[in-house]
Amino acid sequence: MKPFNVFFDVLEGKMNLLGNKTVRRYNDIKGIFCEIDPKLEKENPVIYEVFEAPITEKEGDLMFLITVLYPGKVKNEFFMTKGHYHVIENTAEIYLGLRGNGLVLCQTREGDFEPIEISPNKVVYIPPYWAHRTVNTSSEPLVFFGVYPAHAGHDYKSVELEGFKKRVFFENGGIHIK
Ligand code: PAN
Ligand code: ZN
Repeated sequence: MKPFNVFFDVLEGKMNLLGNKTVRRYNDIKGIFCEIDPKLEKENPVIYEVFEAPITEKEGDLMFLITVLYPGKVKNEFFMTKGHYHVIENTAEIYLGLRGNGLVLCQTREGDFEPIEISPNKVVYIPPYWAHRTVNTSSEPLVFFGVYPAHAGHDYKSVELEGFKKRVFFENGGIHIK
């Protein structure tokens, strides 16, 4: 592989050079929210998109990406990503907020839980062994850059089975983590 650069359109949340693109719609992920919303089932909106750089999953490489997590709620629970551990658990990740505000919910298998704020110019460090899920608590797209060891892999199954300790709701005009 040769050195290269890419351009991010932060407002649009797009990269001009693309490897994998993942689009998650409501019906693909509705089971992660605590309630079902029949209106969203019918409309099936895009909840988030991930644009990855064209990099293979080889040890030694770094994968980087942009996630665009749209604003919205399922009843009163904010839109969020599925969340995962890395398959190679001893791999960290860095997120850099570019647009919008939200929380990165971080959790270990031992039960530690930390909600970390993400917003423009804020870097979130996710250490090895911490599962991570992002929640958009703002009214605009939450756009962030991410970078992690390319061979890390994604374990969604554990999160499906265990869930996250806490969820994020809009209640009485405020953001509640509970
Ligand atoms: C991110 C996430 C991305 C989407 O690239 O994969 O934000 O979240 P889910 O993968 O949980 O659906 C990352 O953490 N990669 O390792
Ligand atoms: Zn990750």
